[in-house]
Amino acid sequence: MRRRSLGARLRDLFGSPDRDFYEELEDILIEGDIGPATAAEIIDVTKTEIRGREAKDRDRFFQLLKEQLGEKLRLESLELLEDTVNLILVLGVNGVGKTTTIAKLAHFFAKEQHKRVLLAAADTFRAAAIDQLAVWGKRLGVPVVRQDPGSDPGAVVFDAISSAVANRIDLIIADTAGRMHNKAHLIRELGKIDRIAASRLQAPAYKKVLVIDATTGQNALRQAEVFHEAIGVDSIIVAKYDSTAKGGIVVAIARDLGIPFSFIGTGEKPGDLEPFDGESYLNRLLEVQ
Ligand SMILES: Nc1nc2c(ncn2[C@@H]2O[C@H](COP(=O)(O)OP(=O)(O)OP(=O)(O)O)[C@@H](O)[C@H]2O)c(=O)[nH]1
Ligand SMILES: [Mg+2]
Repeated sequence: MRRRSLGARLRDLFGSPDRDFYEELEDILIEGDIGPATAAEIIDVTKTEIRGREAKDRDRFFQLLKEQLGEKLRLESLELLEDTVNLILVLGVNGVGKTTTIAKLAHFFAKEQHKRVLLAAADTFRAAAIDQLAVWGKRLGVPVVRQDPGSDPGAVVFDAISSAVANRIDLIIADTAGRMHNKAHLIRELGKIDRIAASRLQAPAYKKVLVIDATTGQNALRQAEVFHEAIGVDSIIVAKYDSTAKGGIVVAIARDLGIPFSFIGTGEKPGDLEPFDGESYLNRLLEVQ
């Protein structure tokens, strides 16, 4: 069931003057996943700037809230370098939407930016993962480099880079396994891929992009911390933003880890990917126009 949104709950707060305003406000902000530090800052600003609970105060409150949240956001567009092979290594835990996001990125770069794209099936953990990527490749008309299930993901990335260089490919998008036994295993597996990619590509042409599932709230922050510590995350894509009222975690991640956001996924089709825009994200989060 869709939970009541942050914006709707905040609006209600202005409509019912007998509730303890600041206590309720704190609960709503914390439950909205924006993080305790940002919630405390917003309460401080509200205390000094907002006097009453009339419509004009509510409008001013939302304006302040947008400013406060907007200051925390970090954004970037995933720009490709010209005349060289670019690699987007797609990271994320099991089921967040990595493979679907890869299809969307392939669609975006191949169809909208007319780049030559190659997919690398470096999630070698399951045969079905390789097949799923191959199906997307076929549907989108994009080649896929693959090896047998269980093979070394680093070798798949190595092959993909060789093939990309030989075929003048602009962009490789590589899938990785979300299933890791533990953190040490994650660091080891990803570290191997990372060393291969870093040794063969120019630094700005190689980006490590984490996919988070917007519906998981606080878990997404923990995942971002683990991947950032393990391998370093250059950019985040938020998947499943269409199926949740929980988007506040983006603010917490940007504030705590300083990682920029590049895209937002809003459905299961290849076209359901939008460049991350701070203004429209905040409007959607707070349901203001
Ligand atoms: N509504 C919605 N569903 C999405 C979105 N992105 C992915 N999904 C769905 O989420 C499910 C998991 O997506 P996958 O792309 O297979 O996720 P994954 O991270 O590759 O999963 P594993 O390979 O199993 O680790 C699928 O049913 C997708 O259709 C999105 O932006 N919106
Ligand atoms: Mg997958």
